[in-house]
Amino acid sequence: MTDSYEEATLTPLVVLTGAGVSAESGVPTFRGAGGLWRRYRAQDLATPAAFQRDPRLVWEFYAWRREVVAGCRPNAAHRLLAEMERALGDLTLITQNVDGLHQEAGSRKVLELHGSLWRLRCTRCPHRWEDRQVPLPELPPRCSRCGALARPDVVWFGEPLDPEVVEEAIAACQRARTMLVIGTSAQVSPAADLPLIAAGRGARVVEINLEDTPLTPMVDEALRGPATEALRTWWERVRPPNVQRM
Ligand code: BJW
Ligand code: ZN
Repeated sequence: MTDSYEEATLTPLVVLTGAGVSAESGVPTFRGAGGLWRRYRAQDLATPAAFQRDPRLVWEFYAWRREVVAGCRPNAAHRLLAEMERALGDLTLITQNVDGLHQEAGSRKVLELHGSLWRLRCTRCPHRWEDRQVPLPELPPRCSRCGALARPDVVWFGEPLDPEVVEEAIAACQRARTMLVIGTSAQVSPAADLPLIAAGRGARVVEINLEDTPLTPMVDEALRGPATEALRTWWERVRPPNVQRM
């Protein structure tokens, strides 16, 4: 199949990923069959009000998620995205995922819109730290500086995203020539608005997903299939000739 991409139009490349990119690693998604929000109510577990009401319950949920993810490895899609970054140079990876699997696969420039399961922060002082212990020795954990209750350093519903991270993500979308949107239901803002920003500046937007999403009507290409396979097929098609087959 011939393709309309030239190397000059492939980059700057921006990739936005969601839970679907980690599904083949065994990390549960949020919506759809088997999704976390099918089994648990988001408002009981992923809001500041839920944490205020019952920090132990919320921490049990996150301690369980840390255990699940600790048993998962990056899959072929995570690895290929890391290889693409090395091959192309100008690739910005924006993820809604908190699992850290992109970094484990070797991606270097990763903007984590919704934080990380592997970071904690204090509810009283500005201290924020990495903690990879599974299981956590104390639940709920406490701040090592001031002893106050700690919380997962993730973004819950109704909370603002880190403005610096959002600013960088928007800037990357504004200069993108191509944007790949992989494995997100595109239902959560502001993440779901990013492809619209890229499209508004003339970028070619390509969606990889098992199914249609609210974004599908505005994308240039909708590739249906598991991320590992669809991404490999797309890359084989658009890979610039001077980039080695990987
Ligand atoms: C595959 C596949 C395979 C499967 N291959 N594909 C009304 C009331 C209250 C709030 C709002 C409201 N209306 C709008 C809002 C704003 C709200 C929002 O968007 N809500 C909507 C749900 C309606 N957003 C926020 O609140 C955000 N903050 C904000 O707006 O702040 C404003 C503010 C400014 C100033 C002051 C104060 C506030 C914050 C959003 C935070 C989202 N947090 C979560 C939890 C993170 C921590 C954790 O992990 O526990 O983030 S929710 C959850 O959804 C998680 C995800 O990152 C996010 C997106 O989900 P994602 O990645 O799209 O996953 P799924 O499961 O939905 O989809 C998976 C997809 O993969 C599917 O399409 C599958 O088909 C596909 N797939 N296998 C390829 N193998
Ligand atoms: Zn503290």
